[in-house]
Amino acid sequence: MSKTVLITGATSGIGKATAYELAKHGYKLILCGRRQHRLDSISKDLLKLTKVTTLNFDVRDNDAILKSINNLPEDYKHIEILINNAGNAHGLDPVDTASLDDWDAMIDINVKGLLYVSKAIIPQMKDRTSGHIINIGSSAGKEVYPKGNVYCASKHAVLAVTEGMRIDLNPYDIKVSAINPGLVETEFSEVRFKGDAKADNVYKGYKALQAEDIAEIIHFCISRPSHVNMADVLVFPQAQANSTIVKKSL
Ligand code: NDP
Ligand code: 8X3
Repeated sequence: MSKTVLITGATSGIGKATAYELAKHGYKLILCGRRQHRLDSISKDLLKLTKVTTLNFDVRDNDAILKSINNLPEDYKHIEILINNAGNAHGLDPVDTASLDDWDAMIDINVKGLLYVSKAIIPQMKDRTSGHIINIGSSAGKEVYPKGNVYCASKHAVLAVTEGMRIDLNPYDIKVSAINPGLVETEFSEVRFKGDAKADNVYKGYKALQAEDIAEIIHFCISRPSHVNMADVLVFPQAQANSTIVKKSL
């Protein structure tokens, strides 16, 4: 029987590519996001390959998360794998001039949202003494870079939460993994720069990671034998040495 996977942030970038990758391998999918028209067109496409349902919630809204998950159709209720991917950077500004709204968004979505979704699903994994939670962190969770302040803090928090979950859920045979990409060419920079043309330059002059590269790694992690947990994976494009050094041919 195919495993059921819930993916947050499945309307774009890494989450969307993961949906396509896992559909190819026959996983049953619960795709989440706020943009329903995108969820509809992705699920229409993937229904040719596997079973798919969609949930529309903002990860900041704990009541909406609980309602959506409790109202899942019967054959989607057993969630074996949770991919906590929803998140973004909002702004790239020094700490003294950055906007409070941007800080609230990053802490509320990247950290609290990940916790809310996890808390809604962990009890059933615990009851079954099995499950796998994949948290999408970032190289920004391992290294702070100029003007990255609160985004980096949010991803450092994702790593700490991942380690905490791994400890607390160890008695229940639940695997917890962090996958930490460097630069991936998605809508991430459009969101970070709020549609400003600066976003166009982020992936120029080198070959950035593609969302599909991360999707393949996620599939690799969730398809290991039961005794193997890829606990913490750091992935860079070849041109990237760390958060600030990227070899560009501009
Ligand atoms: P995208 O902007 O392409 O995708 C972000 C996804 O998150 C969308 O599906 C969006 O869906 C969802 N999302 C954002 N805010 C919310 C919210 N409040 N509630 C529910 N869903 C939300 O970016 P990426 O694919 O690049 O980002 C995915 C993850 O990967 C993020 O956690 C990001 O921090 C991380 N990451 C990205 C890297 C990169 O360079 N691109 C590198 C390292 C990590 P919708 O708007 O429909 O709700
Ligand atoms: C996304 C990669 O370098 O923009 O987490 O922080 S970076």
